[in-house]
Amino acid sequence: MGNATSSAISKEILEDLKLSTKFTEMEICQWYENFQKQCPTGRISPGEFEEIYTRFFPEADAKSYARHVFRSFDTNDDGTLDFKEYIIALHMTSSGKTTRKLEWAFSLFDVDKNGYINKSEVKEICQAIFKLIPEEEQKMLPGDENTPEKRANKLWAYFDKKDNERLAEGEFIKGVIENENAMRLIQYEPLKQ
Ligand SMILES: [Ca+2]
Ligand SMILES: [Ca+2]
Repeated sequence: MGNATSSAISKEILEDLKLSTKFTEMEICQWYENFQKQCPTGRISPGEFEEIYTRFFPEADAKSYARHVFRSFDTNDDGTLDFKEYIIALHMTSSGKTTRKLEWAFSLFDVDKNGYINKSEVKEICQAIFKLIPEEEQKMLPGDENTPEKRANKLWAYFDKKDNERLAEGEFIKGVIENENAMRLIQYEPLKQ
C-alpha cells in the first residue's frame, strides 16, 4: 500500500490506473489532489461514502443503496475505499462501455460476492433501489413494478431462471444487454428536474 500521507500519487498506482482505466495521467493526478483534500486519511469509510451518496438523492433514502455500492467498490474487502478503488469505481460507473457498467452492476447484485446472483439478492438490491425513488415518482410506476418485490419478480423473470436457480456473470450481462426493460430495472436514474 502507498503512503497515505504523501501528497503525490505513487508511480506504481498511477501506472496501474492508466492501464486499467481510460483516464489520462493528468486526470488521475487531478482526482488524486481532490481525493486528498476531501479525504486526508486516504481512505473513504462507509459512513463518508454514505454521506456523499445521500447528497445525490436528497429526497430519498440512499443509505442501503450506498452500502451496496460501497461493498461493490471495496474490491479488497477491507471495509474502506482507497484511491485506486475509488478511481476504478469511477471508471466502471462512468464508462461509456456498457459491458463494463454491467460488470459493475453484476458485482452490485452479487451481495455475498460468491460469483452468482440469486433471486434473494435481486430482491435485496431492488429494495435498495426502491428507496432511491422519491415517493411522488413511486406513485407513477407501472402496476407490475410499483413495489420492490414486483420489481424483483419482473426483473428475475427476464433471465428465465427458476426461483431457486442462480445467474452467472455472463448470463446476467447477456440478459440485460438483450432487454432494455431489464436494463432499466437494474438501476435508478433520477428524473431530470
Ligand atoms: Ca478497500
Ligand atoms: Ca451471490
